[in-house]
Amino acid sequence: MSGTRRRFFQDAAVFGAGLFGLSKSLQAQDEKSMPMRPREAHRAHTPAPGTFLPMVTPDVADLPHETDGGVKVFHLVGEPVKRKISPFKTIDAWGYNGSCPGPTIQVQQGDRVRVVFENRLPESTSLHWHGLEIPIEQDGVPYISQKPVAPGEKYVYEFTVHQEGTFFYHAHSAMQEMMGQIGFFVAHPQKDYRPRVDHDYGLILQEWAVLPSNTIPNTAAMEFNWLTFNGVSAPMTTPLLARLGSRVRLRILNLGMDHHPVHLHGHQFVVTGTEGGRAPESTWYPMNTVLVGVAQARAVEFEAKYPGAWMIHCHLPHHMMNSMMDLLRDRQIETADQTDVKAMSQMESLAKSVPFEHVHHAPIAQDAEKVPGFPQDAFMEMGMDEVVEKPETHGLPKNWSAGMMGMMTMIRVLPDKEYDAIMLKKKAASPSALEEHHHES
Ligand SMILES: [Cu+2]
Repeated sequence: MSGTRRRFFQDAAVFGAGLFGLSKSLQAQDEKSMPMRPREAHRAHTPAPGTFLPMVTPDVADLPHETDGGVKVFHLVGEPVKRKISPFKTIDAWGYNGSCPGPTIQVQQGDRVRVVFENRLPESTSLHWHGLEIPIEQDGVPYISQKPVAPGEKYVYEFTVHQEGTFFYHAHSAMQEMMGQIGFFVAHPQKDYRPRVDHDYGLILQEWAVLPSNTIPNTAAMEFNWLTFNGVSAPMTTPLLARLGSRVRLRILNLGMDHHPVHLHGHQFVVTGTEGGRAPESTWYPMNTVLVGVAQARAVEFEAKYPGAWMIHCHLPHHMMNSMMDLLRDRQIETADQTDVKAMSQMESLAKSVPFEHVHHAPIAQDAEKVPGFPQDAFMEMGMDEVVEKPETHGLPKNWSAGMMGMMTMIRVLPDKEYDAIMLKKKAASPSALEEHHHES
């Protein structure tokens, strides 16, 4: 084994451990807060009072709570967060409780909720509860409904949730929003929606302008080079899993600068909810692309009828890439000049910095450089299966990661045997999950 190769494996092992740590803690969240497993949910038509099938936010943990005389009490800390959005890019974002986007809050319609908020940012902020019908003092708009929460200060929000649906919390300050200060606030209905779903997943859409060799997002920019689902760019996004024949809900939330048409491969879905709650069944019609505008949430549902790894992605072409500005520079300025040898050496130097091993691109024509416009997608794809490996990627075809960039993830619709095998792998990776769970106070 060569020195480079050995170093690769050592580094990969360290990196892998980090990844498994993350998926372990997420798994622990699933286990802890899941009163019903998907299969049981299928059969049990009346959930026990106070229980619900929780939404899973891949790559983002749930915020735990304690109860105080019937009030669900959450602790939320606004703070700077280092977020690894890709194996070769970590950014200085702002978020909550060490996470960007912030941890997911899940409650049930009718709950009394208290959120003890602490500001560890270097500037004043507040928390707005987007879409919730609550008293004006709880609305979280600086100066209008409350005094700004100064750095180091705490502020207590408390309200009763009489609605059901997909809501969110965010700083009510435009630049702070663009630094990543947003999280899910899901209010599950008192009686399950019909038809019931077996899987419920949430995705937060964000875009970032981060110059090469820089870590701080430019919140004034109007052009974005990093696009994320739940704070990670593909192929680092954790695939969603669904049992073949199950019903899936996907909640998609957007609070950025762009609108995102989110497309699902191989299946039709119906929009069953918005940021305002459940939509009546009479409004449902088949589609496979839903435009999620700024400040909107869309819940879609579908039957996972066809086995396979089906893409879910924003369909804006520039949102299907990573670090667009870096890569486009070559295409705009050096088009005629780009050669296979040069492109390979660029890809190799990036790969070494991660580090990951195999660098390849899809075949190109022998005289490709002679064709005006070349290259377009050639050299954009970099397989990095090993560095993003986790139980959820088990069994995907070799080089699957080369086709995944930007705002992309996939839903793996799996027959029982394969689904159960991955669940076992997730379980095997979870024993020490509780200690590893990131800060909650
Ligand atoms: Cu988009």
